[in-house]
Amino acid sequence: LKTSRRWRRWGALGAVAAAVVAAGIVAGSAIEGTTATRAATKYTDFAGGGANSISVETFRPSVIFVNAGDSVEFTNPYEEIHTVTFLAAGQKEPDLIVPKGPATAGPPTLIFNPQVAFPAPAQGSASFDGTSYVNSGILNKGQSFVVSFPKEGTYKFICVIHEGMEGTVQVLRSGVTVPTQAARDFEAKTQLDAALAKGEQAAAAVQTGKSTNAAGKTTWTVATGPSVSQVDVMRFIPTRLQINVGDTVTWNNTTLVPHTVTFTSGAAAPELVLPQPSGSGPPDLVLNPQVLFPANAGPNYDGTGYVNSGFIGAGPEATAGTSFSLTFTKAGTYTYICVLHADQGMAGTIVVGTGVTPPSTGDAGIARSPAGGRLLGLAGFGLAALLALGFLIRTRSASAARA
Ligand SMILES: [Cu+2]
Repeated sequence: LKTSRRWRRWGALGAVAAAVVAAGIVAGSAIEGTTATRAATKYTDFAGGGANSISVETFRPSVIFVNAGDSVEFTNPYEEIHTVTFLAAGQKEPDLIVPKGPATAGPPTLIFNPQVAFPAPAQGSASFDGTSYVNSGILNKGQSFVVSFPKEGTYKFICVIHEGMEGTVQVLRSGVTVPTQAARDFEAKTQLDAALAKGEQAAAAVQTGKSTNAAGKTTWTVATGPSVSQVDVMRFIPTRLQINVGDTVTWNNTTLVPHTVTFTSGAAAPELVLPQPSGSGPPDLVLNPQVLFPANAGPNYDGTGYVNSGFIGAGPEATAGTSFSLTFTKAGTYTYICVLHADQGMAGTIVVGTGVTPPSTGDAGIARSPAGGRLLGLAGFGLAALLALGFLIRTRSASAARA
């Protein structure tokens, strides 16, 4: 999750979406007048998506054409959380994470902003005409939110959690042909496949390494991510690393997506959010300080206790900088997680032994991610999808030109 955001130029996928739908609209205009007024339609759109520890932070499609009176059901199909948020005229985007109560000397209690976390309107069905704030609240996997659009117009919407995740609903007058749900679904799947391939490609290009440290031991690096445009790889790379007793591991996160490096030493993983009663309203969604801030954060780890990096990353909510290091003092096999993304499979293993010889060149001594074998297949599939999309655009443009 990310808290800061700014309007960005449309990404490549958004441009593709606009091109595909615009072609459809031109074709549709040609038969305007032949379509009788019809009942309101509910279309489906996807908020995010992902697979194989890669999260895609886009609305699919991101440009949505409907007729006045229609509605859109936004569905979240993946573990990453999202919001679907339409701001009121002139409204500033709300912060995702806010301090609770007055400032105190210690670290603040941070909560998910209730204005973002819970639906608006609080009750009844949501309808947006550009005037009042409409918000899905946090959408978990499988949850959805329906908004109807009674008035013609162009309405921007955002995910407050992911910078750059935004879309537009174009509400056209009744009778103008808009894309079918099947065309939307095809576009959504094509975008997802292309984004997943992009994520795999970025993951495969990550370089990690090692160096001799001041103690004469080896410091090994593990990368989190990577993130590329709206695609976030939720992995530790390498996923499994063999080191010697006395060696140090440094985890680096230079992306805007916060991650944690958390060893529980066999105990249950901590909850990220601790709901606390708050008067008669919804509970306060308190960010667990044991996750948000460093805890027993080194320099040594002997395989016992709770060790947490805090949020590491280059974004504004990082509480612990962009890197975290631990020196392993005891032989053993230790698993760790990112508490934020463990549900997406973000976990790693450090095998601490003896006799691991750091190679003098390359990364041959670094264990490969078990996901490596799947890379080629996925990349191939993504390429096929891209080719199919190119074909679709050419076909649509040709038919639009004919029309
Ligand atoms: Cu993470």
